Amino acid sequence: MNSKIPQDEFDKAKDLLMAAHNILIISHRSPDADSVGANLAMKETLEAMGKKVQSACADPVPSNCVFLKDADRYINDFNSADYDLIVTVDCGSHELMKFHLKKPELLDRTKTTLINIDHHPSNDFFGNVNIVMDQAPATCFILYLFFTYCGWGISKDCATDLLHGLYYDTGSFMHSNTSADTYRIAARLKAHGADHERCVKEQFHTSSISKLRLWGRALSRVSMNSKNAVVAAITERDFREENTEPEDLSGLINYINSVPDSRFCVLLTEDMKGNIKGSLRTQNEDIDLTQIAGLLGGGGHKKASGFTVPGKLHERVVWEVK
Ligand SMILES: [Mn+2]
Repeated sequence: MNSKIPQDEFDKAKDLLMAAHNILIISHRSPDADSVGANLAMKETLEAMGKKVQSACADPVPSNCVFLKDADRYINDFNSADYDLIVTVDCGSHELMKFHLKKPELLDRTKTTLINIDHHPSNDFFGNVNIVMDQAPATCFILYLFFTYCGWGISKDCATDLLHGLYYDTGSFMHSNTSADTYRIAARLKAHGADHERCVKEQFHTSSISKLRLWGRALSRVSMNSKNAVVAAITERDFREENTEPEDLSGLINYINSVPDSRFCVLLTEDMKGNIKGSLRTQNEDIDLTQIAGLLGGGGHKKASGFTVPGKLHERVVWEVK
């Protein structure tokens, strides 16, 4: 392995986890396969050590994660006082917990003890212990390193959880965040019994008719603007008419991010709550999308960023005489 391990943080997190009895693990709002996989992998591993563990998320688990063991046992509310340790996984900033709005004690480092495990450069180190490895392709990748560092066994279910997240955040090893260690860890997870076929099926080979039709709407609108950015859009009406939800767009951006000579691409979606969500991707080495997303109050990674702004989408048809 070439990945550099933050030993101090790993040691501190291990000590806290070993000493805790009731542990709450929080996935970020609008959770994805990395955040759910990491959460359930941690739960599985700590339960095997005799701990009481509860998974929590402000929003429901996405359909591509429902097959994971205990994905149906998430709670969407809790009493912080019931837990002696809280772990957040894949939360790129404290805001992504969402629970802090009603539970300010989550941000009070004297009232709750929190381990923050994440791989986003935007992370604001809101925990008592912060394992933030921004070179890691996924939080599940960090957890593999952490569990093996601690000498904790990796069960078959834990291996599937971790591989699911690793697959998702690397776009099945197609994104530039895929390193030699990504493949090494994937190989070891497979050797631990990870159900790789199921991960692939749930993430890439499962589409409802309505989802395919929604993608068709977005793809039929793809265009390149004067700045060589490829733009596609989906309105709230599209979601409604095709009986779909924002999570049905997961994966679509990879198709939009495939146009030769484009600088970057943007998928704009209305989120049903009066906001426009922008997802940005690029294949271009010279572009840092965190700067573009940052102009609109967003963030993320250099080649994959996003933002949310209030507003509605309007289609503009331009006619000109030549
Ligand atoms: Mn992630």
